[in-house]
Amino acid sequence: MCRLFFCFILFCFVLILPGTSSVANMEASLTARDRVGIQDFVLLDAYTSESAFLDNLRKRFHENLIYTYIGTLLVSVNPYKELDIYSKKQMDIYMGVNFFELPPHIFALADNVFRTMLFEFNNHFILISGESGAGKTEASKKILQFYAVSCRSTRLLNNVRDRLLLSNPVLEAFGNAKTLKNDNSSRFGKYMDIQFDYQGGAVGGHILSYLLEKSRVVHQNHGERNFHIFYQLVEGGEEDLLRWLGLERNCQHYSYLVQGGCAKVSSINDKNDWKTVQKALSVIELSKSDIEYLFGIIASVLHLGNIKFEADVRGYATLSNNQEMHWLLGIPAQVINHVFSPFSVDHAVYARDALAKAIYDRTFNWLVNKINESLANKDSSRKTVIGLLDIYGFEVFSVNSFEQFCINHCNEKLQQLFIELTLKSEQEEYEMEGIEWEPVPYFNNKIICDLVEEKHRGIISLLDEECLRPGEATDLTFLEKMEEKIGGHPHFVTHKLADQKTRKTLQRGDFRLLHYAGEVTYCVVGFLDKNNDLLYRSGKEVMQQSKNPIIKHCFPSTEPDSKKRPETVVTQFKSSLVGLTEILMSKEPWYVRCIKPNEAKQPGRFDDVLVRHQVKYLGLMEHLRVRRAGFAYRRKYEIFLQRYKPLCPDTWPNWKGTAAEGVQRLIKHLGYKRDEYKLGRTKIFIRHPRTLFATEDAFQDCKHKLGEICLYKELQQ
Ligand code: AD9
Ligand code: MG
Repeated sequence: MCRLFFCFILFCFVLILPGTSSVANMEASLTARDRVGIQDFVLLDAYTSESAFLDNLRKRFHENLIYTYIGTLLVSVNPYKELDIYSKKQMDIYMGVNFFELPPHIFALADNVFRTMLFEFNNHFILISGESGAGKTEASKKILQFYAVSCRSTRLLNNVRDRLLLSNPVLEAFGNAKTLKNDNSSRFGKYMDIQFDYQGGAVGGHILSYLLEKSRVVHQNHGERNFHIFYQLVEGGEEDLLRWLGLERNCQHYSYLVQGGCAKVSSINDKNDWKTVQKALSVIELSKSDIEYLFGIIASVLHLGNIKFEADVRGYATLSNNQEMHWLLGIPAQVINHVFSPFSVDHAVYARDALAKAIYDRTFNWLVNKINESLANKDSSRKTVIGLLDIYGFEVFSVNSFEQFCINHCNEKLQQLFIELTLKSEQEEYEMEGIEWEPVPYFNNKIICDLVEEKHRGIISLLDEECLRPGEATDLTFLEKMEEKIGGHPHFVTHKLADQKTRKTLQRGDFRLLHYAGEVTYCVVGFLDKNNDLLYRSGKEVMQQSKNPIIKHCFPSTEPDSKKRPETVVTQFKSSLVGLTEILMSKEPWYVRCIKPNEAKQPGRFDDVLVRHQVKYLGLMEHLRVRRAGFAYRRKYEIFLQRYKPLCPDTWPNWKGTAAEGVQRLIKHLGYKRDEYKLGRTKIFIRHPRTLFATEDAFQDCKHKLGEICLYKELQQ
C-alpha cells in the first residue's frame, strides 16, 4: 500500500531517470538532449515559447518518440507507421513501474491510472481527444490491450478480458468508415467503462454509444465509403452465406456502396477483417441465429438501396420485385410494396432511404446492447471503473453538413470540459484556497458552446423551432432565423452578414462558425430534414410485422412516439452530451491529446503549420503554463499529516491541535523552504517534486525504524 502511495505521489511529478525499455534505450543512447528533445514540456527552459514547444515535439517525432508529457497529460503525435513499442515485452516493462522512470508512453499513463484507482479506490476516466485521424481510436485500443494483459487473470476473468477486447473490431466494423480524413474513421462516439474488482481484475464493462452518422448508410461523398461491415460481408462472406443472402460478390452492384467511388481501399483488407469480426461476434456471445439475422439485416439494407421505383399511370411509385429483401426481413412483398406505394417516385426514394437508415441505426444500437449484456458484471460487489472516451474528432470537409455540426459541437463540449477541469478549476482552487497566483489567461470556448446550445436563442433551439413548423419552414428560413437572432455574434457569420472580403468565401446557403479548433462553413441544406429524421409510420408499422427477431425488437409496437412528437436528433444528442459530462465529472480525469502531423497520412512528415494550429487550439501552451507556475502536489492537511506525522516528535504519535497547525509544525521540523510550499485554507501545496521525494524518503526510513508495528497500525487506519 505504501509502495502504491509512493508510486502515486511520484507520478504526480516528473523526473528523468535512465530507462530500461527499448524506447528508453533509444532515448538513453541518444544522450544529446538537442537530438531527442525533452520528455516533459514542464522541464522545457523556454516553456512559454510556442516555437520551443514545437521544436521539441518535432525532434521527438523524427526520432519516433511520439509521446511527450505535460506533467501527467500525454501528448501523442500520430506516427502513421507501425512502431515496435506496443509489444507484450513493452507492456511488461511499463507494468508497475513509476511514471517518471521510463520514457513517456501510453502504457505508462494506463498503468498509473490503474494503480491510482487501486490505491484510492475511486473512479477515473481517460479523455482522448484530437481531430479526425489524430490517433484517438488507436490510443484507446492500446490502453485496452494494456489492461487486458496487465490485470489479474483467472479463467473467468479471461472471458471478460476477451470480450472487452473483441468488442472493438465488432463496433469498428459497424460504426467506422473510410472518410477523406481517416481510412478508419469513427462515425459514432464511444464511452467505455472497464470495471475492476478491488484486486484489479477486470470484471466487466459497459459501452455507451453516441449518435451514429447514419446518413452514411444511404449516401457517401466522393472518396468515402459506407460502414466497413458492408464491404466485409460482400468481399469476405462465404459463398453459401452470400447465396443465402442473395448477394453478389461485387460491391459495384450495390448503389449504397459505390457513391464514393472507392469501394476498395489499399490500407483495408475487408476479407481478413471479415474473419476477425466473425470470430469476435462469437466471443461476445452472439448466437449463431443472432448472427444470421444480423447479416440478414445488413444484406436487406443493400437490397433496399437497389430498389428502383417507377411511376404508374397515376404517378404513384411502384417497385420492382426484390424477393431476397422480403424474405430476409420476413415481411411479405406486397406489405413492403405498400410502404412506398402512396408516394411519388422521389418521395418513395426518400422513404426508402429513411427506412434503410433507421434499420441500420437501430440494429447498431441493438448490437451495442448485446455487447453490453455480454460484458455485464454479474457480481454486485463494489467495483471501480476506468472510463475510456473515444469520440469522432473535429472535422472540416469542403462541404460540411448537419453531421459535422453535431460532431464538431461534441468536440467543442469536450474542450469545454477540459478547460473546466484543468485551466479553470485549477486556477479557481488557488483562489479558493487563498494562494497568491498570477492568473494564466486562456481562451474559454464557453461562448461557442452557448452560441450552439443556449435556450431559446442558441442554434439548436432555433433549428428545433423551425422543425416545429412543417410545411412552412425550410433550411433557408432556419438560416434567416439564425441571422435575425444571433447575427451579431462574433463566432457566427453568413453570406448576408459578412464583410465584402469574407462574403466571397461564403455561399448564400452557408453559415460559418468560428469553433475553438478553427472556422467551419456549414451548408444549411438538409439540416431540417436530418434533424426531424422522419420515418414514415407505414414503414415503422411494417417493420413491426417482421419475422426477423432483431428487427422486431428494434421496431417495437409500443413506441412512445405514436402521439407525442419525438425529440429531434440534435436535442437527443444534446441531452446525451449532458449525460456524458455528468458521468465524466464524477470521475478523476486523465488526458491524452492526439496530434495529427500531416494531412497526407504519411509517416515522417511533420507539418509545422498544421501542428502549431493544433497545439494552439488544444490549449497545450496554457496547460503547460498552469502546470509550470502551479504546484505539482496538493493534499488536504488531514491526509498529509496522517501520513507524515511520524517524521516529527511534536506530531507523533498524536497531534492535538488542528491538522493545519500540525502540518505547519511538521514542515518546520522538516526544514521546508518558504518558496517551496504554500499553505491554503484546507490544503498544503508543494511546488516541486524534490521536496516531497525527500519527505517520502524520510518517511520510508522512519517506517523501517519504527518497524512492522507502525506499518501494521498505519495499514489498519
Ligand atoms: V477519427 O476522429 O475516429 O476520424 P482517430 O480515431 O483520431 O480519428 P485513428 O486512431 O483511427 O484516428 O488513427 C488514424 C490512423 O492513424 C490509424 O488507422 C493508423 O493507421 C494511424 N495511427 C494512429 N495512431 C497510431 C499509432 N500509435 N501507431 C501507428 C497510428 N499508427
Ligand atoms: Mg476514431
